[in-house]
Amino acid sequence: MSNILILGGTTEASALARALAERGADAVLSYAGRTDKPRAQPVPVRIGGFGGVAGLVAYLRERQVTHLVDATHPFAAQMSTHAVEAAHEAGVAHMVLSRPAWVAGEGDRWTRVADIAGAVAALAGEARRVMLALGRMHVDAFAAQPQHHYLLRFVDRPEEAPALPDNHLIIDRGPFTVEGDMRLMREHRIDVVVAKNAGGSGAAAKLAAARALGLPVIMIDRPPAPAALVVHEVEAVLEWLGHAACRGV
Ligand code: 3Y8
Ligand code: NAP
Repeated sequence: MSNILILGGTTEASALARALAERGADAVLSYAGRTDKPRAQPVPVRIGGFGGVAGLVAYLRERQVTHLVDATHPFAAQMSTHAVEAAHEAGVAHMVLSRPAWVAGEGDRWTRVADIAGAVAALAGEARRVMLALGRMHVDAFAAQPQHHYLLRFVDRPEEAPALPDNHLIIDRGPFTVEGDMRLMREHRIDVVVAKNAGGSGAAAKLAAARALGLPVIMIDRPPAPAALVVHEVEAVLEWLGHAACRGV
């Protein structure tokens, strides 16, 4: 009988949890515990780090997990690396459910950069009005470019104010809408958007909004991902589980 651990935190992870719950599968969805009230799930949830690779190996063994599905975010590189190592060590079947990277299309004005530092460097120069749609974790890096007005969007209200002298903080969680993001960009007279190449639909609204308003986007490429079996559809995971379960993996 399959016993599935989903590393969650994304739209795709929630879709997989729904599909597995509908099939009465034994699955647990895991959150890191980064937000105050993570979305409720139709399968049991665990919250918090595992304690590195060793902690995850212990969890996989204690819970007799048969399949580990890494459905975390493309920028959750450390979790994904730990998952590959722990699954190998514990002899547990492993797969990544992710979403293809966004690709610039007609009308997009993207400047691609390799990482957060690249985005900070790309903001050198005269004062602008920047929508920093990266969440909370990397905001401090942009204090190196204090000349700008920053529009920030966090999931939860932080204890202390962001370390940027001129900022406006919005508390909201995605998925967002194109209309909503266009209104936000107009209201705050945004002239450049900074985004992570998250892929998927939940964060894509800001790109369509920027395109519609003719705004440039500084697009941060994903960090390198560990070698693994990767699919982009929930159906492919269900098939993999079905086959593997039949083989009694
Ligand atoms: C804790 C779980 C679902 C999943 C929904 C997706 C879509 C909405 C859009 C913008 C970009 C950003 C951020 C974002 C989106 C989905 C998805 C996605 C981007 C929740 C969630 C958790 C997190 C963690 C949070 C990070 C932050 C990143 C905000 C839940 C809501 C910017 C990524 O305060 C913090 O520490 C927040 C940290 C990691 C990145 C950062 O550096 O701040 N996500 N987001 C997960 C956990 O504890 O394991 O609360 O329900 C999930 C979602 N956020 O089931 O519907 O699938 O990607 N999340 C980015 O893409 O750039 C917002 O504002 O335009
Ligand atoms: P990360 O930097 O790759 O991981 C840092 C540590 O957080 C991991 O080593 C692990 O701690 C713990 N962790 C991460 N994801 C976990 C999960 N799903 N369950 C249990 N522990 C987890 O991860 P991150 O970028 O901070 O992302 C954290 C969570 O937010 C993930 O669920 C991810 O899917 C979600 N998320 C992230 C982003 C983003 O932009 N990074 C965007 C949307 C959603 P231990 O070493 O103690 O095991």
